[in-house]
Amino acid sequence: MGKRTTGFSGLSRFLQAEKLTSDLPVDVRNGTKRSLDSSAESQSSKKKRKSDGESTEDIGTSRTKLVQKYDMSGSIPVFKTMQEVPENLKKYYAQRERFFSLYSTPPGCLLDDEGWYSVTPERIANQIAERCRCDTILDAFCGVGGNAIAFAKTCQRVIALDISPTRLALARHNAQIYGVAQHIEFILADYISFAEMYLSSPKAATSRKIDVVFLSPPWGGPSYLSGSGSPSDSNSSPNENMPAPFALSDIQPIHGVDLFKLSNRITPNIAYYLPRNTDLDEVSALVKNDNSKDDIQEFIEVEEEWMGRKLKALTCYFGGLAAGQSELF
Ligand code: MGP
Repeated sequence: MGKRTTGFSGLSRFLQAEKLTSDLPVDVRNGTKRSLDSSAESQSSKKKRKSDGESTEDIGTSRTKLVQKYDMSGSIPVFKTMQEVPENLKKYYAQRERFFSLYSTPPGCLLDDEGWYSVTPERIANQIAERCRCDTILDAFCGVGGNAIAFAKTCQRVIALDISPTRLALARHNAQIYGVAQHIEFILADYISFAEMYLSSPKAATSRKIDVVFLSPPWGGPSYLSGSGSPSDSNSSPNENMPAPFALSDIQPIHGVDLFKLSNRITPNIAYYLPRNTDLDEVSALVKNDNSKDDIQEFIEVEEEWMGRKLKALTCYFGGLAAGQSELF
């Protein structure tokens, strides 16, 4: 596999899940930078894969004819020039082609306000999708579809949920532009109810097994960088360049810990997209290892998502998604 030159790098470190008996919950196992290719390669041995016959490029370039009824053009304002963009969205609009490289491809990608500030930039979405290769992935909060589009290139089946009918429609519109809408099952649903229903139906759990859950929930709006009033007791030294820590209690629609626990009942393989200022002690505590048992110590892989010199977010990989833990998949 050739080396990619994306101007974006993934920096991974490993958290040892909090041991019940340990007072040192965070164990940096590997703080070195590694190329995107190495992570993709490490995943290539994973059992559940999309067949190699259908490469990323195959899908991305083989556009299907747009289904007119799913074309949402005209349903929300589309900005033609920076002057038309409201002040609070200008910095996002300036990044539009980072969010969707096909932003301007007719009929043009569409984002509502929440979509503008929470969509995952395409290169990051592609990197996460590479790491999440599997048969069936559930994108629990698909928003305007940035991640679901990327998953459609690496997973056999993508179930994309959103509670907003508008955003779900925009996600399908955008997926059409990428020619992948037919690979995604768009479901208008609240993830919490969906998960509870799925878990209470043994038939669903066996006939529609979900291999990976991707969580990119609302972080409480663009002000997430101002941190939380009540972060967990953190021993990490404050870094002048880092904003105040973000606490998982600020995740919506439920506490980020409960969101993880609920998802963990569906599958151990979870990718959790979190703010760059997330309190990592809290992340570490999500998986408890009991030292009294001889069980494998589970690690959480934290991938820093950089674009150029800018750290955009963290993706935390759990279970078989964390490098070196494919046996948990
Ligand atoms: P940002 O910090 O608001 O933007 O979000 P940016 O351009 O880095 O602004 P700056 O002022 O810090 O330079 C960075 C990234 O975080 C976005 O591109 C989104 O992918 C993600 N993101 C931001 N928010 C507010 C959310 C959110 O509420 N939920 C999710 N899932 N992702 C978000």
